[in-house]
Amino acid sequence: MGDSSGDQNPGDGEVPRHEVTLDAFEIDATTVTNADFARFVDATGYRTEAETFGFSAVFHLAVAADPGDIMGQADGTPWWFGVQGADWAHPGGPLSDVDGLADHPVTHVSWNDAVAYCDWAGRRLPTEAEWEYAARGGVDGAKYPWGDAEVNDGGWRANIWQGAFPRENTLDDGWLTTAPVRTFEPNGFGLWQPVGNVWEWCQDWFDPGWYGRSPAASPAGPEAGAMRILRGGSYLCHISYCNRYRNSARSSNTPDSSMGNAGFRTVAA
Ligand SMILES: [Ca+2]
Ligand SMILES: [Ca+2]
Ligand SMILES: [Cu+2]
Repeated sequence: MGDSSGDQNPGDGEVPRHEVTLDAFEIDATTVTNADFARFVDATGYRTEAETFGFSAVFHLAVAADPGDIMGQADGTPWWFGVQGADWAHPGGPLSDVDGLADHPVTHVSWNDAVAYCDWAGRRLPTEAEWEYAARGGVDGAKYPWGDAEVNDGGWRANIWQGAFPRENTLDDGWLTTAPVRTFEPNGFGLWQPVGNVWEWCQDWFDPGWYGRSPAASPAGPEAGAMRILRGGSYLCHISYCNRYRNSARSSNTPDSSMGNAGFRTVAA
């Protein structure tokens, strides 16, 4: 585990590189889709945290809401708007829906929502060690799930941002926001889009110093924390400001946060 290409971001804790052993596990080939999540909601009546709080974070070019529902921009990341009525079934806000997006990743789900889905499905979230092992697809020590070729070598291999972020997206890879979960090519283990498309919640708490003291056998993260791990980057990643569409890249957010570029995949419990 860890950064082997020197691309780590200070503060993310991608180093030191270290060897990890894991028990065998079975992980989803794709992130959970809107169709999957609709089955969960239909069966249980579950309300996501975005619905309970009444808003979620939407990328500015994806907003589909009346001006009165737009709450304002996030400090330091002005391309994010808090939008009232944005939730998994209304990813741009009240004037949007998921018609035609059944095979796209569910978004606007918090870590707590993801765990609720897993509990219903008899699954669990991957640990970040499991996620990284699976993302690597059997290619040891590489930057990306396909190896070290650049992300646009021979055509785009992941859904990230092209153009001048955050205003202009040339859509060179075909997608402004989410792409269907089976887009591009799967990695050597059959995982689709571990990098790019949507960030993926993992089980662990985040601690940037964790790799310096984590156990070698089946690490499951620190005992406590404030933020949960997210892995893999999203359709908003761009080399100019966020190169986290890499196997070893780490991010985090509070367990009740939701946004239009994060989802999850599950592991057999
Ligand atoms: Ca894209
Ligand atoms: Ca992903
Ligand atoms: Cu990014």
